[in-house]
Amino acid sequence: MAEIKLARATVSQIPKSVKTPVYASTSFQPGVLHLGLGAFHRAHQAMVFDQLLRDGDMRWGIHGVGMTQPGLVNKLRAQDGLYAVRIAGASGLEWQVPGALWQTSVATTERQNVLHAIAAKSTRWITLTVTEKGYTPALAQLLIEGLRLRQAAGQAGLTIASCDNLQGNGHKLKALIRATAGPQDEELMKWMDAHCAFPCSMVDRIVPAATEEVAAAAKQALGMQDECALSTETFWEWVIEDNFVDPSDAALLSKCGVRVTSQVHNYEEAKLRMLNGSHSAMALMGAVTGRAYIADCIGTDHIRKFVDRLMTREVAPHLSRTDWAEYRDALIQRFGNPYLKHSVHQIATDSSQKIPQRWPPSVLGQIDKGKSFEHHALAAAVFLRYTLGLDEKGHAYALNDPQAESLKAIGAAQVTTPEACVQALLSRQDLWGTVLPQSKEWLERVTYWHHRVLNLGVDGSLQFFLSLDA
Ligand code: CS2
Repeated sequence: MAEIKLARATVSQIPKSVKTPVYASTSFQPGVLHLGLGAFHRAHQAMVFDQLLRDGDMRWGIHGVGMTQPGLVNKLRAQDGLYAVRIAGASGLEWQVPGALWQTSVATTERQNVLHAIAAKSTRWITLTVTEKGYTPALAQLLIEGLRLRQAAGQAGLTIASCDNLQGNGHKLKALIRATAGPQDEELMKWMDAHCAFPCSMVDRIVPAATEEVAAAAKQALGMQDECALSTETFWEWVIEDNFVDPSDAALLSKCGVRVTSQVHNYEEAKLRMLNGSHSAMALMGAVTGRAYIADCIGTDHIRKFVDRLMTREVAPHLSRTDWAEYRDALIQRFGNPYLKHSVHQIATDSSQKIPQRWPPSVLGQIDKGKSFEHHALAAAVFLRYTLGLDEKGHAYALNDPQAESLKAIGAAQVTTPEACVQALLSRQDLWGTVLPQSKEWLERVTYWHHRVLNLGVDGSLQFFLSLDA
């Protein structure tokens, strides 16, 4: 017998224990254009929009855009935009098939579809998760062209929400568009200022890349094949600035559990430095020691203690969020979720683009207060060790990073001329900003820890470090 495949026509055969879409999407046009159709959006915002659709508001269907790769888009098309999400937390496991993804495009090969969607009357929002390295003039050009069509068609403005892990992401996106626009776009920029809103937002949910294990589990749970299944945690958070073209969206989103506030900055800063900062440190440690997943790292006593102390001693003192102790404890729990096979190499990907938001603000904060920044110095030393592309068990791995070549060039000689390599890494303003490269203390402490890492290994260095004030 042929395998049943997940699609709108087969969804009624899924066991009742799985939450499935109860609304028909066919007679409506999407109201949201999402750029960056990866795992994260599908297990986070698409589920918020699914809830709004379940509540009967049909303006939240999504046109999802893969920026370059057609692979996932093709698979999703074959399943009518449906996919299952396994949601796992302390209270157990459940499966859900969200139904908000109504249309898909690939930006590189179907640019006209994307432009027309930006200009379409039904479109009210654009959301973006294009990753840190996606904020290029090419992205801005796409938006400018689409907005030009929209303005010419006499449509209303749009709420354009950047949801990437960047501080002040809404401001950054708007500034990028302004910087890319030419003199001929002056009128368009005035229209954009008057009619479009760029709220900053912080999004949070751990969503590892899809794996075979999740696909097999989805088949069991759904009784049919799903090539796009994902796994995530129960926890999710979306904090967004109260700055919408349609002010009534604030109440709708709040009803679904989104936090609408004027204080996004506090949440962004805590999340980037606590969650993402710890993630990067653990990912690099895991990659160098040969631990595959974040859960393996946090399950190792000395790594867990290190991460706890990094947050408590070096990150928390500079946060505006006052409930950081609960936040820290919840993060340590979340990192240990056994269902999240969150690959350290996935998180180590694009480290050159991630570290600038995640580590330097805390180091600078500590320097300003005359306090120690040893945890971050050790993490930076592990980052240098990571650029060797060889773990401590002798297995080679690839550096997946737009700066891979320059990082490998810096790291290659670290065993023979370690001090020069530390100096070369720490002088990079693209990684550390303009102030940190001038700090002699920072250079001295990273050099010290790099020496330890080469001699004792990462585990040995961590154990030694913790033994200093046990
Ligand atoms: C991770 C994030 O890959 C990474 O760099 O730190 O994707 C992280 O899982 C999310 O930001 C959690 O909300």
